[in-house]
Amino acid sequence: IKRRFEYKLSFKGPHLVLKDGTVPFWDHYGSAIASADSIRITPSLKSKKGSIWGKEKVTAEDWEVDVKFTVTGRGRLGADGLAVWYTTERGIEGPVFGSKDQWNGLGVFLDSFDNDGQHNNPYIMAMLNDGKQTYDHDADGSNQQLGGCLRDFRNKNKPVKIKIEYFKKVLTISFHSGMSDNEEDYDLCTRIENVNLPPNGYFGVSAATGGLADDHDVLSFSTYSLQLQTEVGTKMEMPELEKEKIEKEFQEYKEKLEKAREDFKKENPKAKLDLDVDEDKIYESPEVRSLRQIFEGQSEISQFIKSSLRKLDEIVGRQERQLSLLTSISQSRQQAGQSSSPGSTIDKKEFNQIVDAQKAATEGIKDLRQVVNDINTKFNGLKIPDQHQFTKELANHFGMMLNEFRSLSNKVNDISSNIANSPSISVYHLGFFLFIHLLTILGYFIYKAKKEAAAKKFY
Ligand SMILES: [Ca+2]
Ligand SMILES: [Ca+2]
Repeated sequence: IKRRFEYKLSFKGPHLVLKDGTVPFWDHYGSAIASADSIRITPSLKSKKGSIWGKEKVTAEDWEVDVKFTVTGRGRLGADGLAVWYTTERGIEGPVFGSKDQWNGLGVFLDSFDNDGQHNNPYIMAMLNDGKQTYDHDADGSNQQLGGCLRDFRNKNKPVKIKIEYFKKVLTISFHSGMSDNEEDYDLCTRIENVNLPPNGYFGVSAATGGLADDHDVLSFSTYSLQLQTEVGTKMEMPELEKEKIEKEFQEYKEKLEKAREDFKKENPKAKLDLDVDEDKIYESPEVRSLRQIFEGQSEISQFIKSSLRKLDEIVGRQERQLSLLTSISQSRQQAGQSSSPGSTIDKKEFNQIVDAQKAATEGIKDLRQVVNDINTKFNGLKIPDQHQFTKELANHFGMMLNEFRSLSNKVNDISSNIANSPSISVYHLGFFLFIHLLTILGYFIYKAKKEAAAKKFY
């Protein structure tokens, strides 16, 4: 299984919060307060409700979330508990651990208080709702749960963790008691098959207190999209539309070839005997094979572009975070009435933050540069069979494109060596996108040219 960290669906310290109190890509509601290394969903005061919700929809079909949290209170008993959500709506306060009842999607409850007096709390349970059921608070939802387990998650020396995995319709919930130093020391809480969650939900965490009260703190929320390794190849292929188009053209061409072959046979009945002996070799094979090779080359290029774009997306996101950090720092400095010249006083912590941001930006550039280099290698390795098949005009066009690409490539290298002085890499992005565009056009162009050449050869 391939796990990919989804930074837009995650948060974690030590720089969890921006200067203005917001958490990048997340919104918090009610009593929730974000600090640098955790989010206090509720304080240990009576009748509080709070929550934090991701802004982005979850696009992955299969995913895993790891939530690190603490529930602490002075009493032997605490209330109410914490809930981790995957639902189609977000940010609505309500009676179910601080969030809306009759939700559509999944709720995983860390239920501290034993409402039904069965001596079975603290309890962890999963409940699915289609938007119509009302949570049976008085019975701790015991008749509504998909599955669950008895685990004491309150007042531990170290933070505890819950892992929720949704993979191929199987929901698995595991618990880390915080007793072990091994980060992966989870034990299975419950596993449920054939769970159908609605697509494109939001992640959220909510909590509530009642007559009794605990501090409910979330230290981190890490989301990973999951993919079977064998699926990665097929899923990375070119967009469906483009694929269909090329496949259709391929079919059309094949049919045309068939027809031409039949015509040729009719017009040259004498040649018939010879042709039947080796007809595949003479007609179909070379053209169809080379066409297929180009077709495969296309999908290879497309795969590469897609993975590059994903990489770029990651870097842009990281850059966004760093930029908002820098902005908030410079704003707070201006508010404090200090001169904004670089030589002015700036406290050590802020200075370190800037340095960190710069480091991250530089790392990003390095990654991106590697990607460009990889594409370059790939591009050079791309075989363009039988150069002479290109007409002079086509060859010129091709050479022009190649030059453009080279100058772009140089520009990219120049910028990346200067980047240490500037936190913005937008020029770089522009160049990169231009390059990708060029490569796509070129790939298709080669395919066309080859096709024409093949057709010419036949007639
Ligand atoms: Ca309860
Ligand atoms: Ca109970």
